[in-house]
Amino acid sequence: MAASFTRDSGTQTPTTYDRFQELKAFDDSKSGVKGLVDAGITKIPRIFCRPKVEDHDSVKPIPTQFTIPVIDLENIKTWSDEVVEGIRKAGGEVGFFQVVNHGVPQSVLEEMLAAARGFHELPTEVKKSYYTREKTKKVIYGSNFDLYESRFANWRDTLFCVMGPEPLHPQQLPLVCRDITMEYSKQIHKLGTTLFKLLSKAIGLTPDHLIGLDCSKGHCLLSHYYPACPEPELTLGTTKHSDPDFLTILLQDHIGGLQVSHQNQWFDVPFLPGALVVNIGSLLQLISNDKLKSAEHQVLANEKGPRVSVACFFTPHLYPSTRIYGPIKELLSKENPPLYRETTVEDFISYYDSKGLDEKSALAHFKLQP
Ligand SMILES: O=C(O)CCC(=O)C(=O)O
Repeated sequence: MAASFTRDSGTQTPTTYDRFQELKAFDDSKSGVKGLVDAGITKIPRIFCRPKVEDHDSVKPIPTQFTIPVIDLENIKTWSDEVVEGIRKAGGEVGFFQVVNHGVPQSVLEEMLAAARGFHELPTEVKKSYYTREKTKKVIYGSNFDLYESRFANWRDTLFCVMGPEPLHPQQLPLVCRDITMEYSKQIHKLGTTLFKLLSKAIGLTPDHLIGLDCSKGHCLLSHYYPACPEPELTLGTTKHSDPDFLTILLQDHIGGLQVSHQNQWFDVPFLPGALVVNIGSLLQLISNDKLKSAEHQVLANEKGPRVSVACFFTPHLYPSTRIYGPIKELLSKENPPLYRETTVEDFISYYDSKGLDEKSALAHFKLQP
């Protein structure tokens, strides 16, 4: 039996119920959150009810001038000081920015979003063949990778595809999104390589330094589907977290709901037609010794929907590597001692996965004592 939270998350009268059985029933249905909505529910099951909102969440953002930086990559070939400085500030002070004129054609962005939606709107019987919690699979359809670890389930389903470093055989992808996923993956990997070069330069390293550390070696695509939610105030689309990778490039549709934490307040990451959202992952914060910051972010549930987004995580996930990652030596000095202990990507990800999204930042676990 587990303590739970009542539907009125404001009053928080604990009740007990067999949470595990309810999680398992949801998991065994293999039909995700979309399956609940298709079944016509008008109240969200209690496994999705979030605990009392934390202070940080309940603080209403005060009006401020802050907006998420937008970086124009039009003149990328000239490596203008303006672009490099823009990336340094955005990556080092906010951890989140949008890029425009990034070189990925608009038609590719639109087709990718449509195909992601197309997959999630396939009949459940078709999607079920991809449903698994077997983490070593390269193509996984599921709902809440941390279903059994988290304090409450999120209003979100995901198709997860490991695209590199070993090329995914297209036949492994569902037909409805096969060709465009291969094309999008290629284009987004190219953009990621450029961003790693700019980020290297922005923190005072040679342009190829981060690539030399295999930061762009592997990437995964996560196609998220957030169905319209009948009681959005009681749950979240994605719990607050920072990403367990080097870098994330996100394609989002127009529905909205993504928020980033900056100076202890939540700010909307607005939909900007044609733009891609970029955020620094925790592993890049670790190796840059805090010169780059991975900001916490979350996605609100919404009564409008579905919302669709496609995140590309740059991480050599699943790739058998023994490479040790720690703060980059060139960035260290007497005044800038290492802030983190060394780790492998595998150890970092296993720690991250073991705690679920809604606990302390994974970075805290790797922080050296002052
Ligand atoms: O759907 C979004 O906008 C964000 C998704 C996200 O935070 C993630 O994949 O880690």
